Amino acid sequence: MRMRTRWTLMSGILAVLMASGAAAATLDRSGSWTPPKFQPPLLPTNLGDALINDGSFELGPPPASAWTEVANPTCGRIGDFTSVWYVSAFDGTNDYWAGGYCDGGSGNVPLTSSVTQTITIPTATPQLSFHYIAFRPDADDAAPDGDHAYVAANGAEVWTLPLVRASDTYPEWSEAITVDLSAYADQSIALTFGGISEGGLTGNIRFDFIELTAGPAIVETATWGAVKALYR
Ligand SMILES: [Ca+2]
Ligand SMILES: [Ca+2]
Repeated sequence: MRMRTRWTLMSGILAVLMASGAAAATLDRSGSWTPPKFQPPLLPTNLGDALINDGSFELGPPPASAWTEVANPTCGRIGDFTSVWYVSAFDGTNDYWAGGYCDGGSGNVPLTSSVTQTITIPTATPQLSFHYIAFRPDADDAAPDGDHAYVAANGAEVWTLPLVRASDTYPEWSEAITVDLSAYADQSIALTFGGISEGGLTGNIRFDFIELTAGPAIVETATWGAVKALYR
């Protein structure tokens, strides 16, 4: 009986949280997209050693986050978006979602946002590595209008991805993407992940598991068992 009471209370809290979250953020402008199925959580990666500070966004939204976040309209996008996307974080519980739409009280508006933190690029591990999942349920713009995701060093874009349907990886997270930051070795830089939305329609992208490594990701062609053996 006690168990049932507790579960009912938790269900109620969960329903309130999901209802408030669903009203604030959607993947499509009409807010009508529903997933064909729930994606099971990925195997925990927990390779860990090379993660940058809060590189898996597990500290949650600011002010706890190591990242500063700016968004227009104001709409926080560091958190757990499993209930909206039906796809879990790449690692842990939280990630950062750029693009998409935010209802600031007058209907869904395409979101432009970014997260930034200052990090030092070690000479020995200057390769930035991360994973993303991209999804655009809305139609592409008749003429491309510049919707894109990016990674920037000191404000200069070092990686970009058009937020168009051809870029979709949904329902899968990407392999590790590697960006060479050796030009910034031994320097402190402002590292930014973001998404820019133009016009009335846009796409979505989530970033997670940001590392600095010695070279191109060694896990891409390895089996899970081999990876575990490597890091044991
Ligand atoms: Ca994470
Ligand atoms: Ca657009």
